[in-house]
Amino acid sequence: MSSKLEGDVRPTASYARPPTAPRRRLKFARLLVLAIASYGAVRLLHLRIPWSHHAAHRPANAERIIAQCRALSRLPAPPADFADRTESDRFEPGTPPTLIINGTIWLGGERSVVGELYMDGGVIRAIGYVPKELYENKAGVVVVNAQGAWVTPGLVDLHSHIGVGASPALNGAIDVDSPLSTIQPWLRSLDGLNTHDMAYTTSIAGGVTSALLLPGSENNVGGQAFMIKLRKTRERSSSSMVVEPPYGLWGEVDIDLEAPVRWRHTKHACGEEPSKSWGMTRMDSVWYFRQAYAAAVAMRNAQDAYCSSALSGRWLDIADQTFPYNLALEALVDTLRGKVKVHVHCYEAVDFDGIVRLSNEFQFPIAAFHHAHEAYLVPNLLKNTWGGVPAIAMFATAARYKREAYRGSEFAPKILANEGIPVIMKSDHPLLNSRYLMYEAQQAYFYGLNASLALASVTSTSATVAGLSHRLGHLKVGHDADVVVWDSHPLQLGATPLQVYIDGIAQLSYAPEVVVEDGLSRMTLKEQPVAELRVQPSVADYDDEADEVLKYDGEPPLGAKEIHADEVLFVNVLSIWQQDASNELHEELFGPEEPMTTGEVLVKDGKIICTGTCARIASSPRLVDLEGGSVAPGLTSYGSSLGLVEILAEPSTNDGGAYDLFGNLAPEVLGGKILRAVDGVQFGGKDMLIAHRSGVSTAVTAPTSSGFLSGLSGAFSTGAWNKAEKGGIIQPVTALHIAIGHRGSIPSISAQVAGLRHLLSTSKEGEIWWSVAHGSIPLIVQVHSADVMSTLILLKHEIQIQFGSTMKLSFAGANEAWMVAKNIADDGIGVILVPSRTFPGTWEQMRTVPGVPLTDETNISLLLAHNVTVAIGAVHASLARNTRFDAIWAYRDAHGKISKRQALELVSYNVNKLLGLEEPSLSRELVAYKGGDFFSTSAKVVGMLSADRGITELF
Ligand SMILES: *C1O[C@H](CO)[C@@H](O)[C@H](O)[C@H]1NC(C)=O
Ligand SMILES: *[C@@H]1O[C@H](CO)[C@@H](O)[C@H](O)[C@H]1NC(C)=O
Ligand SMILES: *[C@@H]1O[C@H](CO)[C@@H](O)[C@H](O)[C@H]1NC(C)=O
Ligand SMILES: *[C@@H]1O[C@H](CO)[C@@H](O)[C@H](O)[C@H]1NC(C)=O
Repeated sequence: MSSKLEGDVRPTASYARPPTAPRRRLKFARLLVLAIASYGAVRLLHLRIPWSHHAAHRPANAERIIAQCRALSRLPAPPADFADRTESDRFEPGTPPTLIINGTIWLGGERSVVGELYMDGGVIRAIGYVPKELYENKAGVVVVNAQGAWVTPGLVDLHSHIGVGASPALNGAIDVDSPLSTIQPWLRSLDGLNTHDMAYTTSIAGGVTSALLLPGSENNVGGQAFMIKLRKTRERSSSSMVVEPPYGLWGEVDIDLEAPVRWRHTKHACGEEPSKSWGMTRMDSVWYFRQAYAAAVAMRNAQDAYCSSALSGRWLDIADQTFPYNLALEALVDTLRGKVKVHVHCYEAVDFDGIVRLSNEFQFPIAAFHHAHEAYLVPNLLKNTWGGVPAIAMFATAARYKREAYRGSEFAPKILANEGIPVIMKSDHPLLNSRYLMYEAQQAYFYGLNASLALASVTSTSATVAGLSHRLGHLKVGHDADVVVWDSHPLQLGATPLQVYIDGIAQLSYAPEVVVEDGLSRMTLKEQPVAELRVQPSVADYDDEADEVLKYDGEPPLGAKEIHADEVLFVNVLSIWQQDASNELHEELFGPEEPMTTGEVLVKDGKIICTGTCARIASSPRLVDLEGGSVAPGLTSYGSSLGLVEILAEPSTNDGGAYDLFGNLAPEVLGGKILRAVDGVQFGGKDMLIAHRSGVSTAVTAPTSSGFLSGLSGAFSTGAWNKAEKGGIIQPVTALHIAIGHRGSIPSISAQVAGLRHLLSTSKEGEIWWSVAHGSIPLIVQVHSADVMSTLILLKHEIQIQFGSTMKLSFAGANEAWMVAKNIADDGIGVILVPSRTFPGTWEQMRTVPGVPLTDETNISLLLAHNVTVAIGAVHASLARNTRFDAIWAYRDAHGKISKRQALELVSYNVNKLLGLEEPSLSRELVAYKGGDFFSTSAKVVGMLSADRGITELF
């Protein structure tokens, strides 16, 4: 039996249960009976009250009972003198004190200071100016010159499954959702925390220092969550990773009734996810919640009645009782007592409505709604939550993977912030790789959330919502020494940590230059911060789009506002990217000298007819001011089911899955023919249109498959409305796609390779496989493992010798391609990295080059250095819109090792060429950017020039 994790089409906003997991049903009613039966049977032994005949019947342990009862109403708070601490409870002895000098230190809000930051004992001891007395007599102080780099708090990811849904994903390490019941307040994510997750290192490399470890969302009450730090601890245990563990984890020895209470966390979920997992409906979910909370209320009331007697000395009234307690309900009782941060996975208005009523009926507050794709549409409903409005923890642009996420909007962070609702960006790792949590904040910022709130959304806001703002998420004296030094302004695309400290311990171990001077080790960071990227990036104005999304209740019109067959004159154009005769792409500046001058571009029928000074030859054109923007090739998206799916989890909105040669055999009616994506393409979908207005002109998509054979891809225009439209189909057949790896229920790798060998070597003229063997149609193999790639290289030789041919082969996915880069280069094989930045998701893709700051090279730069034709792609259709951002990332990540031209080619010329577009030329579709060039985040797509379609669209 094989597992099906990578490429699993089961789209869930939280971590998916392996399809092979047993699914036992224990009805909640049965559990309740169990709970009631154990009522009174489960007792804290020390609370047993001995019968006493003395006056007032005061039992011997009365003091203990009184303490227990007094503690009930105490709310979580840090100890009063917490801010004065000079050593953290998490301090690892031997950690050297560290003085960062010349940092641009973000203090929260709009405040920052250029100066020093000193950490010792695992806490921040001084910021701004550091008095010498603090460190002059200390041994081993390390002085780090940040050279002006931005310094922020370590990032706090409020929604993560790191370590419980481990990377690489293996069946033996998925402890996210319990299959036993839908109400399980007693479960603890900590009990599944794998200490060997490969993602700790990569997420830390992205600046993430702590993460709230939530159970999954298949159960209404999924269990208790824990905030962990991602660093390795000396003890190497799961428990030692937890920040401020709630009392009682170790039993009675760990309970201090006099100490300030610590926050607990719980995960709830409503809507699709629990419904699908338990074969129930939203109505059932809310009933199960009510039933559970009603039982908790009864327990709380019994405790209160008991304590009321005890605290007023009426011992006789409770002489034959013990403190009412039930292990299964205690977490919900604590929730009612306001001691638990409640995190609710909830997407839609209907679901918020149910939970907001629940919170009022049983009177408990909610810390945050997570995912919450429709939250921006119902701010007033959210404000009716008992105890105050919850925060919203969301993704920036990932959406439409299921119906609940259909109305997700990139403008939601801004809209919610304007309503005064706290905004948090989260990863749901490994759904999104938390290494790129800051990227989520960057996107929120690009689409209108202001800079201070964007930075807060992954630091101080998340720490505050987790009840840990006294130690996490802020750079403040007395706070945990979780600190990130960035190579650029953290909101710049591609911002990468130069160093990350957790509890004062440096996490990135490269060999910095060290000079010992005055007894201090003076250290220079590996890279200099990049001067021009040290400023806050400028952004485009999306106010109108944000207004529209509200006006149209989450379904704004996405097509072009204007379509012109006639002349359009773009003025104030700074540059234009063009291809020369040898297909070399280059950027032509209109005024290459300083000060830069701008030019004009005149377009007719979607074709450029003049550049430079064009106004005088134009006849009453539509005038568009690009405000110093530029014209660049339309981008091509590959890798997702763009154009074949609308809502991934809803079969009726999609083309459906291809048949597989190894699984459900092709029905006879197909006559052995291979599927063509072009026959299933659907135009006008949200992902297509959003990608289009983000500069992606072309989708090259293969039939959706989770098996060996996918079929023939086609190239479509993302902006067309139907197939009959001129230029809607760019090329009906582009390449043949298969996958070799551990996917679905297909047999071994060797069986898949044997199958491919058979299909190619026995192919007859007129068959697709024959065309592949002869190189007249490219073969794209989805493959991650370097071993499989080398096998395929040898197979390619075999086939070429047999037919005296040259095959056109590319590897897609290709995490481990760098390991065989030379062979790939020698054989003229192309590489399409999909996704362009990711992490070791499965065993087959474990050996990645994680890139800076962990390695000098990135995959892309390594492969390009070998002269391999490299392209990049996206896995999810909703992320196709980010193709330009992915290219900018590739450029910045390579730290000068690749040029802008090469970065742009990754998503245009190269991808077209590898995927078999007959005319990979880049002049068919051009994009007009306003307010900046292709590589600047302030650039906004305002026009698409399509020679094929004979039109210019304006957005
Ligand atoms: C290299 O490419 C693989 C496959 O797309 C990816 O998983 C990995 O993260 C990439 N590394 C870098 C630094 O982009
Ligand atoms: C501080 O950083 C700035 C920016 O890189 C640099 O110009 C300056 O020389 C640095 N000062 C010191 C004392 O290192
Ligand atoms: C960011 O938004 C918040 C909330 O609307 C506001 O308090 C703050 O002043 C804004 N900051 C800037 C720089 O506009
Ligand atoms: C890549 O191509 C360039 C230009 O043709 C050449 O100078 C270089 O040696 C090649 N690199 C390798 C590793 O083949």
